[in-house]
Amino acid sequence: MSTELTGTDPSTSELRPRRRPRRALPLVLTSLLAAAAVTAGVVASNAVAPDTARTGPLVADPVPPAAAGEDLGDGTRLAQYEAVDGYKVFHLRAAPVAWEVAPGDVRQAYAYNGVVPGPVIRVNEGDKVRFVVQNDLPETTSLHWHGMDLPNDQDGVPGLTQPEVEPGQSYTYQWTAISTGTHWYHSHMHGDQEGKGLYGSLEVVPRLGDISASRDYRLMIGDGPLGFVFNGKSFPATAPLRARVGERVRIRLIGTGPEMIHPIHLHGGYFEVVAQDGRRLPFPQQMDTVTVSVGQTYDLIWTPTRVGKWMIHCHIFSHAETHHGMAGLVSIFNVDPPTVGLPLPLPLGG
Ligand SMILES: [Cu+2]
Repeated sequence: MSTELTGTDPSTSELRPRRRPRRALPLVLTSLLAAAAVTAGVVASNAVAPDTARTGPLVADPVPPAAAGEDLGDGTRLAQYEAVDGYKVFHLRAAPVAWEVAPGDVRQAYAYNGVVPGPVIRVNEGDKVRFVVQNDLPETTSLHWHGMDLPNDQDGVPGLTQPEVEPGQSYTYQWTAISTGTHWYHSHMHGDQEGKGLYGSLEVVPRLGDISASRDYRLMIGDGPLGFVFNGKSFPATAPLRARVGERVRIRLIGTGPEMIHPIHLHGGYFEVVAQDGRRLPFPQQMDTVTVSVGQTYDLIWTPTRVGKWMIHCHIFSHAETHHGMAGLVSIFNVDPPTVGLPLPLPLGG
């Protein structure tokens, strides 16, 4: 895959034509993807061409796990990268996809690498990173790195800091990861591209140590053409979250909008808000509901004290319920007993 970048001047970003068709993947990679798809019993057909995606009935495309990255247990996947000349190089392909937000509810989405949200980008503070963005949408695009301290010409604003990336073209961004904490990336084009699914979590691990946690989940909140979705899914399709009594569970809330605010409420006690927009709070605040606006991120730490099924949901009922029951912005924590004795006398029942 590194041959994609041969000849790229690492000191600049450049708009350049797509060099070769998508099918010219190295044989080994192609074989691996095919093998993974067969193993999972699915067909590796997430690469929907823009023209075919707009014709015929929408049918959700199974995503080959190996292509989408490691499952992080919350409905998101960890982006894969390759090390090239001291850079962590990520490939993000924007393309239409038929996306099932809930059983039987298949919608026309735009996705990076076939998944909504796009793969989770997680790097270390100080890493030099490069992103090769391939535009296989039927329209222009760009990619903005929300919350990042980076050179102006890498900011991803079309018409201001770069030209629009035309269909069929790729564009390379690169910068050094300075801004630590929970951030996100998203399309900065045509307004509705973000709502259709072109966003992902962007997490920079501090050099001097991260927020300590037993579990690390993220919930990206969407309210656009895909409906009310946590990580691209509407309840009951949202990924069930697991935890144990006594664990420190990190929950990264990210408001992707593109239109609304959402008071996110957790059943089963309170959480601590330990960071906002990637910045550690000097005085973490204990709450049971935090309102997440478009563009904001919050890091919560929750220590479950009782086993059971505990909801986390938007408290605006039209975002989380219908007359037929719960829907939209709802996820369930399945809290199991602790595996070892706890150092604190936590209430376990009654
Ligand atoms: Cu809401």
